[in-house]
Amino acid sequence: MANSVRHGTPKGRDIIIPVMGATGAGKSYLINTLLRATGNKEVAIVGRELSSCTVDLLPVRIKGLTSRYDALENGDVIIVDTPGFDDTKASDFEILKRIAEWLKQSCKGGAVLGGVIYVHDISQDRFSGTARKNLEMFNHLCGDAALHKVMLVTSKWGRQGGRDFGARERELQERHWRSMLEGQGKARTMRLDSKNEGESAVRIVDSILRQAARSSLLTDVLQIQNELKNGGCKI
Ligand SMILES: Nc1nc2c(ncn2[C@@H]2O[C@H](COP(=O)(O)OP(=O)(O)OP(=O)(O)O)[C@@H](O)[C@H]2O)c(=O)[nH]1
Ligand SMILES: [Mg+2]
Repeated sequence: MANSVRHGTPKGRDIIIPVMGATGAGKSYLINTLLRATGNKEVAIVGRELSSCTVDLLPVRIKGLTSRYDALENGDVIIVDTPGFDDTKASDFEILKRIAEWLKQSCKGGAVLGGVIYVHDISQDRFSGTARKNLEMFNHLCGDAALHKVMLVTSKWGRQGGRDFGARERELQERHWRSMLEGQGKARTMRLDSKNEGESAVRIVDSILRQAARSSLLTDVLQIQNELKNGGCKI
């Protein structure tokens, strides 16, 4: 793992995309899916169902995804696996702080924050108190100013069986995620499609990159970076 971290250390013009969400939501799985689809080796450690798995930040470099976007100057994507909220090994605020501090260091070197992926497990029967707390924390981390960088991704569509995940998705969009999806700047949402996972993972990242290339989003900072007086990501 240490090698991959070194390998993923951001430098000038790299586009950073942290992947966040509750423990077990499928963050590491999504990253491995993306790595496979882009011809890379899988390096994220996927957990078993009931125990939290990722305990450290794992930045992974993926080449070749930005070539369609001149504004991104052919920087590499650095996708960052993070420990899940509600992790047993570190408090949630510690995780946020670690992410913010890591971002600060990376951005000092010239890398920019391309967007943030928040993974939500659609197979969860309820939008639990924990799910709400996690979302609130994530929301707080991003702040309204950076909402347009947020991609809410639903995972585990392959587990639908006889259940109606489409109805759950609507409920998320119309109720729990409503203020984020309709707010100023607007977050977006996509599925990690179980029928074609690899292509779907690439599409999710491409959608973030397209948005980042379209505007001068790259100067934004996450709310928590302001709060920690960290300076933020500038270009
Ligand atoms: N079928 C299916 N299984 C998934 C999907 N995403 C994750 N899983 C499974 O869910 C479990 C947890 O996935 P992880 O990727 O380790 O979850 P995580 O969000 O990285 O969890 P932490 O590292 O603990 O924060 C594993 O058994 C995965 O195989 C998905 O989209 N579809
Ligand atoms: Mg993980």
